[in-house]
Amino acid sequence: MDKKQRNVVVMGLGYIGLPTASLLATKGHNVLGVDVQEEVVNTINSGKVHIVEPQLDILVRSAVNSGNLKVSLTPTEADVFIIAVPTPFKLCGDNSKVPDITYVERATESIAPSLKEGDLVILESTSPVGTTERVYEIIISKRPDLAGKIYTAHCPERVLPGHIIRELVDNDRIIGGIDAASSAKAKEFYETFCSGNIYVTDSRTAEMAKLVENSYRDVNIAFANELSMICGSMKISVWELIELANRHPRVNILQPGPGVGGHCIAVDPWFIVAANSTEARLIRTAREVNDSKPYWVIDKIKAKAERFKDPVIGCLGLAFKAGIDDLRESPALEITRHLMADGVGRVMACDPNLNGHFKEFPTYDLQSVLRDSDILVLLVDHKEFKGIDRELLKDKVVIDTRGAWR
Ligand code: SAJ
Repeated sequence: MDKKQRNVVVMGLGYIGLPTASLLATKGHNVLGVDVQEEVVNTINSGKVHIVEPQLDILVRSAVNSGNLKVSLTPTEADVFIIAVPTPFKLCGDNSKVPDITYVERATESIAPSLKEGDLVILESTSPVGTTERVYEIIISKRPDLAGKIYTAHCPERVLPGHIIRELVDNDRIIGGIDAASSAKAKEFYETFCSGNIYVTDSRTAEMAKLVENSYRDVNIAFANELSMICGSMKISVWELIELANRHPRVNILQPGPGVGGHCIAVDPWFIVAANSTEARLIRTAREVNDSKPYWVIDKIKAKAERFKDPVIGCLGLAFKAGIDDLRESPALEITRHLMADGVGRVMACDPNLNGHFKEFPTYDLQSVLRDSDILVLLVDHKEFKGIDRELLKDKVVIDTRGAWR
């Protein structure tokens, strides 16, 4: 047996856990993936996937066929335990958003009985500062016999949906142990499957680093979104403006859009705000700017719709960004829902990535939307929309929130 091979349990088989479990299995580790949803377990056990992500189906199939990836509803004994469960926020009475680490706590409780001396517990979920220490406390409260005898570290995932498989291997990683021995043990494990550099710190800094990466992107996108709203009333194309400003060697403004979605950038900055609401003014404002952008787009659509007696509005895209099927916090979905609820004409939505598994309201094929719409709103720059023959747009009122049809 290869001396680097480990028995690994991965808790949570979502956008991060499933690719990670599959990659580890194809690298020769003996992996048990655990999920609380029976449907997910059955799907993966049959070599299929429940998520749209390029190449994930191939990776999962080869992991299952190799015999190194098994999936179950409950964990067993192992050498390494990876926790990759969701960390959403919850709304408090005063409308503030605070992190909800219940899933991490539950996953930790459920692995506690299987742990033994020398095991390594890794928290990959994006988490508020102090969560890795909390994981250790929970384990020790259930298993006092393991005090000082297990290793615990945070290793935040950093992969970009749409590029997960490549980035899992290539990205640099940050590892923060609750002590130096935990960091060293986790680093040794990540070196068995990561080709990027591995940087070691303490768990609190690692937790904050992940929150900061996503907040940095959120602030930059908020700047772009604010510019787009300013330019909207100034007869200036924000796309051209940003392209030109970015020619400066020290300027790199991101792209405006209909708002910021996904389960990361739209969520994680709130964890910093919750920890220090007095100081985190810029981070909070960026969130508010990005959260307000869909409503600015809705107002723009409503203003155009007034020209028509019975407007037909084609909403192109529902996912939170191009090339994926993920609807979490999607501004495109929010805009479409609002148009429908407000009765702004007939709304025809279309998203080629949803392939019939979306049931909330009817969707249409692209051809029908292009044929029947008076107003076309480009909400997601999926390749199918970017490639639309511009001749088909010439008699339509066009609202391009992504700058893809310039
Ligand atoms: N967006 C814009 N303009 C841009 C870039 C993005 O409006 O210029 C929008 C997108 O359309 C989308 C949202 O922002 O609605 C987020 O998309 P994204 O591609 O910026 O990021 P995510 O949420 O898919 O993944 C991010 C990544 N974080 C960073 O790039 C700092 C990824 O590396 C993280 O692993 C991931 O969050 C995560 O899981 O935390």
